[in-house]
Amino acid sequence: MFDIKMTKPLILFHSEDPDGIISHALLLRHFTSGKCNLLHAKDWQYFIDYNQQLLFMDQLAPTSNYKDIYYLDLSLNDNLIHQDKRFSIIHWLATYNYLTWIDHHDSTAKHQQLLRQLGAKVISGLEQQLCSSSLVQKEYLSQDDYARWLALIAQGHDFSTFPIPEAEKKLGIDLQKIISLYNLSSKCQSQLTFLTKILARDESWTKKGNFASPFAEDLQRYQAHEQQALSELEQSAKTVSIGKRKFLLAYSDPLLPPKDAPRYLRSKYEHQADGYLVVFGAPKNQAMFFHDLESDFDAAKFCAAQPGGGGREGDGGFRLNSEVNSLTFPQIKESLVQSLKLYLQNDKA
Ligand SMILES: [Mn+2]
Repeated sequence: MFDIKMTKPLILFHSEDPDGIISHALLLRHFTSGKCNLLHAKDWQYFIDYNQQLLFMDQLAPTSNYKDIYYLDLSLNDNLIHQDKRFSIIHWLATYNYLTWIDHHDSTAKHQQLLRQLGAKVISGLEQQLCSSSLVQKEYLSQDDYARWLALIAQGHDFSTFPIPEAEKKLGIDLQKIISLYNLSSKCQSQLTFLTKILARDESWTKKGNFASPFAEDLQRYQAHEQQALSELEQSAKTVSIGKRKFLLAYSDPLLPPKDAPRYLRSKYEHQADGYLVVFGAPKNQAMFFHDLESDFDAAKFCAAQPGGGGREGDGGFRLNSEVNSLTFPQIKESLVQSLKLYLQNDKA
């Protein structure tokens, strides 16, 4: 059994979606052989959303030496790399620690050569279209049926075209809603910690294909506000034409999960725009930009050029540097339109 006191790994992972949470739960399962209780995982996990990533790594880099560090479902963005090694966060992390990076985003794949040169282990799933949870399961828990089933839920949620049974699909959608609710709470860290430990152990969190208590009650709390948030999203959605391109820009309550809001607009306004850009209110202060399935516009490429941005398969997200709410939205929308104009001029995208 893994001795946590002797070698305490630091796990950093994407805290906003099922793939981030499940990949973490699976790594916990691996380290604790499924006997994941509250004492075991204390102090060796950190939940990271894309807004915190740079800040956290910046603080961690110079203070850490020879730690076992795992990155899960987080893309290695350009701003973590600097030509001058003295200023490169990734150089610090990979050189002075045992770094393992498990992810399937474009920019991680792009930098995997560099990471390996610096001594890090990289498990990238971009080409095989595997989500981070599937990568963890195949690497560490290949003979584990529960782990395979749990990873399937993440795989089906991350890749909307991946065929999975309806029951697992629903669990993924509901899990995303619970995670989204927790991300807005002041008790986010402890709520997500509790959730991942329960997921790591066994299937006792389900009851006849649904979430069991106490998660069922949390799901109900989410659902009580969902309709209001969706109608606000629809009311704010406006089309903007730039050159030959058309985009739909909308404001979303931070309650709605990051991928769900642009997916909702994309299916509702099918083929009426090239891309669907959704700006999420505080504390998220982030944007998600998805391309229309019939358009050749690559929204991920635009996102990668923005602060804290990245994506895969034509869809992406990025960070906004100011407080977003329904009052500041018109102004933010205007500056995003300007960025898009500039981008389209320079890139002929
Ligand atoms: Mn993922």
